Amino acid sequence: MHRLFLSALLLSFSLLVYPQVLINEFSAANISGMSDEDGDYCDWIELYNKSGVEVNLGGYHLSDDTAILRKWTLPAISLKPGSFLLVFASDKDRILPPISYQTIIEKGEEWKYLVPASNQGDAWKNIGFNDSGWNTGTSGFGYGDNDDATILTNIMSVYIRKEFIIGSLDDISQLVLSIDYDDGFAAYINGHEIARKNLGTSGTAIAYNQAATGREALMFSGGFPENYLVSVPGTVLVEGLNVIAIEGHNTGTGSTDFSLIPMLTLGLSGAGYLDDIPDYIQLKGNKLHTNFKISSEGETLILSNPDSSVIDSVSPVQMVVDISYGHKPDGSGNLFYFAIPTPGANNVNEGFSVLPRGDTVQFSVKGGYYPGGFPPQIRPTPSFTHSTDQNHQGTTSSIRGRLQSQPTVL
Ligand SMILES: [Ca+2]
Ligand SMILES: [Ca+2]
Ligand SMILES: [Ca+2]
Repeated sequence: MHRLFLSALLLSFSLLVYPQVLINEFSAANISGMSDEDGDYCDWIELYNKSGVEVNLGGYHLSDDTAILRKWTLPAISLKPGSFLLVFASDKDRILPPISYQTIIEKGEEWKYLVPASNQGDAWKNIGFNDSGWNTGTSGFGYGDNDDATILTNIMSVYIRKEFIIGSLDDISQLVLSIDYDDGFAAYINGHEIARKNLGTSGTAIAYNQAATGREALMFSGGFPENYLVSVPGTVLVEGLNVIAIEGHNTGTGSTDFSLIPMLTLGLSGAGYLDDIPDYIQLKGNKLHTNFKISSEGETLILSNPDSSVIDSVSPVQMVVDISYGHKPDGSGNLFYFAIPTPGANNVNEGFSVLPRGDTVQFSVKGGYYPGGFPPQIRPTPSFTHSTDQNHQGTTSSIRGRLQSQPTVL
């Protein structure tokens, strides 16, 4: 009985001391650091998987109230070993995927293409079609407007196709075709029509020489491509080899221009979180947002698992603007202030053990989300010193120490 109790005690102790996922860094007064998908500067919490196994965070909770552990519940997101998940503490309460985008086909990539002289049937839209007789060229395709890498003068239409690999469908929650075109197009993935514009009715056959209704391309004049979303990617994508096929059509061979510039982007629901898309595609993931903000005057942050067992907590510390507080090295027992925060990335910047009290008293506005912007006149300039006689492990409710002029270099 005694041994059983001891084992249980050791188990709970080990869970507390060695959580798989922990609050690795947070900012309670972010006013000019990293903005969210709305362009707002809100507080943020960085979670980190320090274990060697993937952890699904579905049903985990974040809270700033020890009496309400289930204040905000994380969606089913898999956090790979050694990876981060960033959650904005904004009071906006958002959990909808995708939380990040990755472009897998950019502008200027190589495609196979054919300028058809007769109807080609549907085989070219599918995997397994032999396109060895087609030409190879980089996008865009067409003439006029100086936006074409592969010049095809006075064409009525062009068919293009490109194969790509999808290793796993697990984290893919959206598929986005971004396309700039003049004048019309229809796009297919593995034979499924995913988008069509200015070219008859969706799902109906399109003759090789069918005229499109007029439309001007936009990217060459500083505009952006249109985005077409497939919200259930599993209906068109398969794991392994896939093919995207697009037909672009002109209003007529006498038209002054033709453009076809397609890009393909995946919306992801899992972590790593950071968008990887070129500037010319305008997409922003639906970042995760809690239903609470963090007070810069100090507030306990709690991470609990689906059983409502606390697996990590950070005791209140006072914060000033645009600094963060967290573990260095990542996931270790050492807690520091960071003058240069690293939301969503390793805590490798210089850490400081003490926040000078002079700064905290200047800062009298509660940390959080300021849609209208933070009043700049009361913004203090953070400066850092350290204490050699105290070992701060995040357990003190305020920070005091003997101030010295030299920062701790870690
Ligand atoms: Ca045209
Ligand atoms: Ca063009
Ligand atoms: Ca970090």
